[in-house]
Amino acid sequence: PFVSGQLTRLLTDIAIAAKIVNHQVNRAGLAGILGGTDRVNVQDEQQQKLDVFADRTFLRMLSAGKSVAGIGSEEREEFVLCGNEGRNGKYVVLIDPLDGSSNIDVNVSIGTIFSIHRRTTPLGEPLVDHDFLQPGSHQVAAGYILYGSSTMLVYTTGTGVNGFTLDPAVGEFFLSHPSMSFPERGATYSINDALLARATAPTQTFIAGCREASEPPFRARYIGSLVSDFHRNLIHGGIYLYPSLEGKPEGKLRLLYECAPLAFIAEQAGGLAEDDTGRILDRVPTNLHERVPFYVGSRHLMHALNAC
Ligand code: P6P
Repeated sequence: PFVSGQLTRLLTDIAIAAKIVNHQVNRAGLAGILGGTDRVNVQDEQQQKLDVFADRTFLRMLSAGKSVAGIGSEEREEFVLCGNEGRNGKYVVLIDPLDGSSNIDVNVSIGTIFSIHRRTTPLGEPLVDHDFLQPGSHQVAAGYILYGSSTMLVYTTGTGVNGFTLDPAVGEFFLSHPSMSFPERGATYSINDALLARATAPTQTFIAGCREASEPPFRARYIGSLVSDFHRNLIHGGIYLYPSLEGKPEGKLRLLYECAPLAFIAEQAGGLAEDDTGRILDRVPTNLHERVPFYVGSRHLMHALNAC
């Protein structure tokens, strides 16, 4: 009864922005858009030209619509309030406009991750921080775009996960992967092996167990692009770990626009997503760029990790 069409409009705008970014990603080597800028983002990482392009494209597209009151982006230190101090628009969006950007110059797949929440302040009032700092369990929708061998949009609104593949000839996303879910079994683990010695004991024990397993033997697959590793594990079964590290207990990945949206998708697809204390979706954020340890994937593998 309260449907206004704003969420549909918002998801359509995300799909349009994805097509624009996809076009640039596919021709990055030709468009003089490879490489880094002379700027460093809030993560203290050199901004790649495509990072900046993707951030600007999604923000322009989302702020032009009437559905979004504010946006939190990996590329920007502060929240961005859309028109009139965020008084209008039912939704706020948290986004990693181009994740895995270290792979851009070497032509490895990269992705966009987005999370959509309903504002908590009443329409007509300016947005405040807690409109953005909501637990992942409050998400209205979450998804990712994978700029890979094909370009896919995968998202959930809380009733399962569906995958859409872009047909460049038509310029439209078509439903190619209905009702996506983790397979019952899976034998792939994804972790940066160079970090393992600094990881906590349970992670080290779990990975040692994977390496010794024979029925079935495990595969190690790590692309270094979260969306790609997550998507492969969703299709074939598997687990991705970016653990807490000695000297870096919070790990690397960001709660609001990487872990929480992927956790929503993972749970909707029959998997699990946790940090060192429990369910990612229960975690209440304290700031826009908060980092958390992240373990996500097939239920049986997450249970095996928790048993370590
Ligand atoms: P590392 C990319 O920078 C990213 O945020 C994720 O996409 C990826 O899984 C991870 O970091 C890679 O981090 O430390 O293994 O290079």
